Amino acid sequence: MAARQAVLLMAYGSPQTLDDVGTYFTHIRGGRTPPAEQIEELRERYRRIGGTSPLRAITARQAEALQQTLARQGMGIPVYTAMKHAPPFIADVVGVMAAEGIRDAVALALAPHYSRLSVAGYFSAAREAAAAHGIALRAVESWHDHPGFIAALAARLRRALARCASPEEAEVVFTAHSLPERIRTWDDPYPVQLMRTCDLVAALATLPSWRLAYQSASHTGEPWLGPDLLAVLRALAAEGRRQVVVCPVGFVADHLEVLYDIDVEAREVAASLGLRLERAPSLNAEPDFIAALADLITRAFREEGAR
Ligand code: FEC
Repeated sequence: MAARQAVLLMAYGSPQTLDDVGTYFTHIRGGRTPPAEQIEELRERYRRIGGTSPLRAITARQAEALQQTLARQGMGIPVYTAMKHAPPFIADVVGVMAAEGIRDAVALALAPHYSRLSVAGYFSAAREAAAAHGIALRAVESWHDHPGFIAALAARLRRALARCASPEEAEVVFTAHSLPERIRTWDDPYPVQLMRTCDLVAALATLPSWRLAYQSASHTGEPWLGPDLLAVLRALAAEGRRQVVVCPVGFVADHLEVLYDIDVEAREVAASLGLRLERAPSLNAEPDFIAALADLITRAFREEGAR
């Protein structure tokens, strides 16, 4: 009999309530509790987006839609969700999968660009738990150039451009989460993969010009990748631009970094500079994006052997 198969869909995770923000932030910091004022400042950002992030609910919807799409393609297997920084944690979910008889799984992190400081963490947790429980695990580690993902982003970008009064005058700024600059010293693929995504989306959307900006850098006392989104907005205003379209290619769902860092913070800065800001809508659980995920999963199952 074939080994029972499943998908493990991994997302960043978010605090369930404002009371969980301290524990969550401590987990992000690798177990070191941040100063109380930093925790309060983060809590305030969650308050500004309504008290909680929709990330958990959207991840569940993505998993459900993926399971249905795979079933329609003749692959009736369960899709489990697990989080990197909040319950249900990756190791615990892999334990549940083993207890439910899963022996063969494909794991995918809902983060399209690989970095040793981001995506690698999802897979080290998944691989360690899978090995301990005797599950053969295949990994979809980077999918920044998947044609379905690129087409889904280009479609969202076109929607945002269509909302601009004069789309031809709008400057497009692609964004992704920043990371400490030291990743460049070990040839991390993150910046190169990001640039590739931007090039492909820009070509598909036939953009005459565009920029890449990093967003959401933390205050950790070391330099982070730039230019920062807010600095790019200031530069655009100084060049006399009046309309900007922000397209967050590094994220696939609405969550704090989109709903606060772009929709609140960047929008406030843009308004103060006389710049109109439109944001490309997130991919969330929409069918075109889910079809791309299903393609990545079915291809991984077809590949020989487990990695
Ligand atoms: O909606 C939510 O509740 C969660 C939104 C969320 C996503 C996300 C994605 C990424 N992060 C990445 C890297 C880092 C690094 C640090 C870091 C810190 C935070 C903090 C919050 C947070 N991140 Fe995040 N990230 C999200 C939320 N992130 C909150 C802590 C407060 C702050 O610093 O703003 C710094 C760690 C440290 O302090 O030592 C590095 C990367 C991604 C995109 C890939 C992925 O989704 O995994 C890279 C969503």
